[in-house]
Amino acid sequence: MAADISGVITLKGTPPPEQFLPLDPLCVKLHGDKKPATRFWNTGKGNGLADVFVHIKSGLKPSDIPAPSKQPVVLDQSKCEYLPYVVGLQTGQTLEVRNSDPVLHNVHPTPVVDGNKEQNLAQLPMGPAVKFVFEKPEILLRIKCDIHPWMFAYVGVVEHPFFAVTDKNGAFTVKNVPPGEYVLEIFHRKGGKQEKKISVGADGIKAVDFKVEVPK
Ligand SMILES: [Cu+2]
Repeated sequence: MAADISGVITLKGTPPPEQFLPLDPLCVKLHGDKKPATRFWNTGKGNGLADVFVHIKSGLKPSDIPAPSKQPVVLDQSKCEYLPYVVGLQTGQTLEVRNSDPVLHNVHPTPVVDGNKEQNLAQLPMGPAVKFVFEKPEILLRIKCDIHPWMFAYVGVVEHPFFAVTDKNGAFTVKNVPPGEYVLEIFHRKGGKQEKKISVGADGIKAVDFKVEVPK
């Protein structure tokens, strides 16, 4: 049986209003009547908080950690926004950035951890995917677009595959975790980090819930 860690992260408090993105005319056209906004505090059912990066911070033995998956983690550029906004990635795993837009983008990871490489790659409209690999853990590593100053995505890079990002209702599942004692950490860009000690048995552990407060 898979030992999964699952829970729900909810938001406490009222976040400041989101701001409309200052789109240029080409990107406005892709949106029609819709006016996209920042995604600082995305909440869903029951005030569940989306886009929280969840990972095992400590407790894993080296023998518990498999080689990075050959499957890339995919980020798309759609209507001049990165989708998803937050993803997780194992060190050594490929991050594949696609361009589904009929416009030029410029993909620019801006890591701050030594050993992770800053790169800056122009990407033609609907052009081939560009690929990145990061060697060091970094939470969260920022990706920006140099052509569209409102475009950002964030990548939680860790040394193992035991991570998740909360869905639109704040739910997460970290899959196939070896039984053991761990510290589980959550990180939200605006709401900061928290951790919990957990004990994962052969059946996993459920209801590892957190509340993130809007900073005062
Ligand atoms: Cu762009």
